[in-house]
Amino acid sequence: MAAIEKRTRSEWQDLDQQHYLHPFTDHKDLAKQKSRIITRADGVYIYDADGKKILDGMAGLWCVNLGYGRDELVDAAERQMRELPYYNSFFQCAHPPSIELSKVITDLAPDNFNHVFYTGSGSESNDTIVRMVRRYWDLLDQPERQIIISRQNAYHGSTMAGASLSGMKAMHAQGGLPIPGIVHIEQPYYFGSDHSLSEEEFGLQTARKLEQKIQELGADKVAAFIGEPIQGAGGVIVPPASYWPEIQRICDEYGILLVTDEVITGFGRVGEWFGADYFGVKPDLMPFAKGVTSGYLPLGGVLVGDRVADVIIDKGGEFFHGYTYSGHPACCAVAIESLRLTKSEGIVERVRDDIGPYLQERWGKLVDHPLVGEARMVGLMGAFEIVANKKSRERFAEDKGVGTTCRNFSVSNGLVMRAVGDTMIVAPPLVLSHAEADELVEKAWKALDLTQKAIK
Ligand code: PXG
Repeated sequence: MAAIEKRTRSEWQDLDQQHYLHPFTDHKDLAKQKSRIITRADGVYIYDADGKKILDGMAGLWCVNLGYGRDELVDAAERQMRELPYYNSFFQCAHPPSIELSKVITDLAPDNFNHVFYTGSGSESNDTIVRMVRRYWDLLDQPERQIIISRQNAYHGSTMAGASLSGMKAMHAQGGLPIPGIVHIEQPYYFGSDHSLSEEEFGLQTARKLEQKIQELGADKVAAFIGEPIQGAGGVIVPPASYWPEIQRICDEYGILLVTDEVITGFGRVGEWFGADYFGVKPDLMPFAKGVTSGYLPLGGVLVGDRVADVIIDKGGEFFHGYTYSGHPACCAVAIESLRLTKSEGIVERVRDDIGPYLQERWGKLVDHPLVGEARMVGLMGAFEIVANKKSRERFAEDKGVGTTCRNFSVSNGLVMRAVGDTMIVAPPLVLSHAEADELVEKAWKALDLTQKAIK
């Protein structure tokens, strides 16, 4: 019966080192310390091969919204796998799970969204964005509208298009990216600015970088703007309230498509169904993934607004794009169940009105720690900034690796927290209890205390 052998922790570590190339990993470095082998999980906790219990402050990778050990999701997958484990949606075929999920998701999305295109991940969703945006302008006889404007320090995935849309220099340096037709403007990161402007003015000024870029390139060359409502992997960067309305104005004025990447912010993370709802913007396209299945099976997609869908459908002609696993039946069945549970358990309202405010208040108090320059959180995605000087917001030297030190203390004390440089981030499962929220903040504080001692 058991397809996976029983092995000791060190046997797993040795085999891991011999055969497994991990994502985003320096293997020379990993070889020195070996992997932490995670063997099981329940609720908001993961357990390693030594039986150590760790609060998963990152919900896997921003995805296990409903927590671990949900039998309903397992049963949904099992039922669908027995009935129809796979079939494609090419060649005039479809199946109930993908059709049903399309209805469920478009019912949750803003009114102008009535169609879904499926992928297997967030990266693929953003590849679809590039293809679909260009297809749209082609169909409107404006094929010269090719350029997509994104932002520095954005994260939109790791495929050729995903990494190109991402604004991460280290990724671009490996392999000649970005691909042609993708440009980046400044991110709305107020904490990282010189604070010569008020937060509101800074929000307007960074949004207007979009307008300047459109004018520089020529409006007739620009196809779309893409942004995460709140930047996740870049360090939970929450834009000033003035930012998104100004972006919306500019997109409307120049007629360019607005894409909000909802891979992290979709399905309840920010206390609304989508990040666009939180900021009150009206995008034309919304890539999603992660939380749609609570991470139990891989699924992504693009919510396609009527402006784009009408053109693609009415103008006709084949869109030469799609994936073997577009609308995978088992993944769609799990997504349907995951969204049903999210609704029936009032998860989105809970994040907005209960656990969100509860954790935000306690998380905010981390700013009282001598190492913390700012602590922020929207819904259940938060960050704090480690600084050498609280007043001037001066950072520690990069080679000191203070964020990594803090991360290591945190994990060894039983809390998964991620370091983006010296910005520490969390995004726990949305089912987090009050007691677990208290534990999360206590452990973050302890990690800071230990870091402070270690860097003296
Ligand atoms: N868009 C956004 C906004 C994301 O956060 C992707 C697209 C790509 O999704 P896939 O499913 O292809 O990974 C992401 C993914 C991190 C981390 O370290 C974040 C992501 C992925 C891996 C690591 O914070 N986000």
